[in-house]
Amino acid sequence: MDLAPLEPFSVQIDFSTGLLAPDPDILDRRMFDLAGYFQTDITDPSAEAYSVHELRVPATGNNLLSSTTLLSAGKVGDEYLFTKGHFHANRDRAEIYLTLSGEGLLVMALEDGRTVTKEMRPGIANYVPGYWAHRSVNTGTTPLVFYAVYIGDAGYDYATISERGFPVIVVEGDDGPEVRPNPRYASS
Ligand code: S6P
Ligand code: ZN
Repeated sequence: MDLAPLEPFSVQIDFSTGLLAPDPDILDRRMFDLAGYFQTDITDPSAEAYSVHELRVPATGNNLLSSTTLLSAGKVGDEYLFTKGHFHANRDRAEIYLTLSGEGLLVMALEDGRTVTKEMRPGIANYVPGYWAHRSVNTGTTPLVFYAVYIGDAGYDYATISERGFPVIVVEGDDGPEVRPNPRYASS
């Protein structure tokens, strides 16, 4: 082996808040980071949208990275708040999401526009195979908190989603969340 093995470690996860101990790397996303992602303009650019709390592990292909995401509840127009969404830069890298609290939908899409949407509820683990872009949508009234585990060199391609959007959007309908075609989706 070229490198010394890492030391085994443990982390405490608060399932209701998603907070981790010891201290993780934290990435904060505010509403202005999501400007242009919704059908309508955002109204409060400085408001917290979500944060990602990642365990400190080298981002290499022999490691597993993992993080909690704390996604606020709310809507922009009639669209529920969501994460930016991404393909992995290394397209074939898979990932698992385990929902810890709140409720939502995990929207996944292939580059050819095919989509699959799965429920996110406490206790449900969602498997995201390689090649599927993924976005979490908070359809509830409390923060959506989930723990994600991904291959260390998965990386991020945000540009494709930022430019094309997802093929579907999730809006509040008369009887709750509805998944509808995205009128602004730019198919390839
Ligand atoms: C990483 C994994 C999650 C997301 C996080 C925020 O591969 O899918 O940790 O990074 O939920 O979403 P996004 O789309 O802003 O990275
Ligand atoms: Zn991912």
